[in-house]
Amino acid sequence: MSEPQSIQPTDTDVLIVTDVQNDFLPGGALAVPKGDEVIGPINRLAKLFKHVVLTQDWHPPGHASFASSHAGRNAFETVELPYGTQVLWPDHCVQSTHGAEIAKGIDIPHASLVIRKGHDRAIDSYSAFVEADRKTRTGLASYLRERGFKRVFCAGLAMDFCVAWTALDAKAAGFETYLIEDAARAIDTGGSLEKALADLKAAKVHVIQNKQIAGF
Ligand code: VGL
Ligand code: ZN
Repeated sequence: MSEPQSIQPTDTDVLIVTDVQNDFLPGGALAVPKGDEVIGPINRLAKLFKHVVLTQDWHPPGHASFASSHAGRNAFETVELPYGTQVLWPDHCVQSTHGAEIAKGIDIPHASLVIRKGHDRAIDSYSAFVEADRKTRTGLASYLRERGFKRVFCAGLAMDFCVAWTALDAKAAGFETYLIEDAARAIDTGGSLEKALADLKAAKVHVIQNKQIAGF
């Protein structure tokens, strides 16, 4: 196999670090297997990017994505909501709780923006760009365009939900988009990881590894 091309981060690149929050780490309410393993690589990557945006899953109590909001339903089942099929989750990332805090190990003081998502009780939002109704926009695309960014690099949790959806919407918004696979970890429920990888490939999102970033 040929050596992967080295990608040099520039001033028009932005790294989006998705949902590295206590509830997605081992021991958390919606623990992503090995989710803690992204912290080291993400801190190293962030030092190579002048521009970093963080996202934070941020649900009100009783959120529509919580299994506990649907009588007789269990986590990891699906339910039909007005906007489509919704995976049900354990209660997680409830606003202003410890579980919703960005993991203490994340060391990115130069991050310029934290996008909170999933704050509408009735609508989930895996993507940092567009909520699950596929209509309500967070404003992130406009922010990135106004700042003149051209390429978006995605990392964090969970690879098959919030990272993948964010990457797909970054690409759809017109940014050249990269998902750094070994700076992400998946939940992998109901074929979600396989589907995410197929969707990313079809959308021409570049799936790359940490070592392909120059200086990593
Ligand atoms: C996420 C499920 C529910 C994620 C957020 O960050 O990938 N997954 N809420
Ligand atoms: Zn959530």
